[in-house]
Amino acid sequence: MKIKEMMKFAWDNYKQYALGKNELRPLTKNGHIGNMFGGLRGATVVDALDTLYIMELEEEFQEAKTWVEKSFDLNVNGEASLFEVNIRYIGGLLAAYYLTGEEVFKSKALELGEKLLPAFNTPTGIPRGVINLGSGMSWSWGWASAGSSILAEFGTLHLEFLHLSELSGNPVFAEKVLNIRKVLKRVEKPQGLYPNFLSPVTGNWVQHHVSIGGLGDSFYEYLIKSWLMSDKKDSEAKKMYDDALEAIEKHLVKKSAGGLTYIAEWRGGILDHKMGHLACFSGGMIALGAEHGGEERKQHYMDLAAEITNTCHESYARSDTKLGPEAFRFDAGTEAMATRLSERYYILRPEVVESYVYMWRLTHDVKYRQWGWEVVKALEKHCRVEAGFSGIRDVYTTVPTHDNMQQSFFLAETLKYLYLLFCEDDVLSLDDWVFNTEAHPLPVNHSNFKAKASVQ
Ligand code: DMJ
Repeated sequence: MKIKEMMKFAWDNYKQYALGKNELRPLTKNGHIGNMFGGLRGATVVDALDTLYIMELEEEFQEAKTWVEKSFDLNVNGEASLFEVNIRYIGGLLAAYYLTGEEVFKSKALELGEKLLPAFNTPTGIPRGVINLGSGMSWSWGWASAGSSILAEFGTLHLEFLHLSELSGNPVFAEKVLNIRKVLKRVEKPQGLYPNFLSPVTGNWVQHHVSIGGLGDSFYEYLIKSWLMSDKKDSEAKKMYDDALEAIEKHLVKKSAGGLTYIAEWRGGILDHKMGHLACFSGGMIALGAEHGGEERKQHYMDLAAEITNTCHESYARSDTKLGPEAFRFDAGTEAMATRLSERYYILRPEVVESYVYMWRLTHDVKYRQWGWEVVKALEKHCRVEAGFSGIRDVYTTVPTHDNMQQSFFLAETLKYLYLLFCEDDVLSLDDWVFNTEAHPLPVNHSNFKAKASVQ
C-alpha cells in the first residue's frame, strides 16, 4: 500500500545517505547528528525498527537490525536528553524486542537504561533533564527556569521504566518512576493543575505555566497509558489522570466564536489562546481514556475528543498545503491558524494523525480515514523530495521552502500511525498494546507482571 511505499522511500534514502547518523538531510543528501542524544547514533534506525517490522518490510528490518548488532555503540560520552533517549532509543528497542523476541534489542535497552540512572541522583529523586552518558553527570537545561526539571520529561519515563524492571528483574527502574509519582502526588497543585517546571531540589513548582502541548503533554499521556498498560489495575494513575483532565477542562478548554473547541495554555491564571501542534495528540488521549463508571461521562469525553480532533483537522484544512502549523491561535478574529511567522512551519510531526488513529479505532467514523488520506496526499505533494521527506517552513504557501530534515519521528510515528489508520484493528490492537509517546508499542500486562511495582 501507499504508506508502506513511503516508509520504504524514507528508509532507503536514510540508509543510502545517512546510515549511522541520527537523521537524514534529504536535500543535501547527507546525515545530521545533532546534540540531543549524547553521542548516540542511529536515532532513525532505532526509531524505524518496529515500523519496518509491522509493515513487513523484511529486508529493510534486517538492515536496521544488523546496524544495531554491529554498529550501535553505547559507550559514548556526551550530553543527552534523558527524555529523548528514553522515548526514542529505550522505547524503540523495547518495542523491537517485544515484537520480535530478538535478545539484542533487550540487552541494548537494559544497558542504555542503566546509563540513565545517575540522572535521578537529586534530593527529591526527580531527574534532571540532561545527562552525560559517559560520566553520569547530570544537570538541568540552561533554558529551564531556575534549574528546574520539565513535567513532560520526567513524567514520560513510567512505561519504559516498568518494562526495564520487568525484563531485567531489577526493581530499581520501577522504583525511580514510582518515586516521581509520589513527589507529584504530594505537591500542591494550583487549581488542580500541574505546572510544567518543578525543582528537583525542593520538589516545588518553579513557574505556573500549564500546557497540554509542549512541556506538559506526554505526562498526561503516560498517566492514562500507565493505567492501560497495567491492564487497568493501576488505579492511582487513572485517578491522577481523571483529576488532571477535570482541571484542564475546567480551566483550559474553550470554544472559539466560530464554534471550535481548543485547549488554551495557562500562565499563572491568564490564558494564552494558543494550541501547539504537539497538543493535538490530546484528542486521541481523551478518547482512549474515556472510560468511566457511567455511559454519560464516557460520551462526554468522546465528544470532547472528537471536537478537539476536529479543531486540529481545521488547522490543517485552513492551510494552503493542507498540513498544519506548529502552533495556531484563537484571538483577534483568528481561528485555528498561525498568526506569527515563526509558528508557520511543519516538521513532519505525528500528533494530528495520532488522534485520527484513536478516533478511527474507537468510533469507526470514516471521516478520520479521509482526513488521514488528506495528510498522505499533502506529504507527497509538499514534503517528498528527491531523497526523502522534508519538513517545510511555511504551511500557508504552496511553494514551500524545505527545512532539509527528515525527523526520526516521521518513521517512528507519522508513517506508523498513517499505516495503522488503514489497517485492520487487530494490527497492534489497542487491547494488547500501548504506544509510548514515540509510537513504540509496549505490551499490556495481561499476565499481571509486577503488579506490585505499578500499584503501591
Ligand atoms: C516526538 O518525539 C514525540 O511524539 C514527543 O512526545 C513529542 N515530539 C515528537 C513529535 O512531534
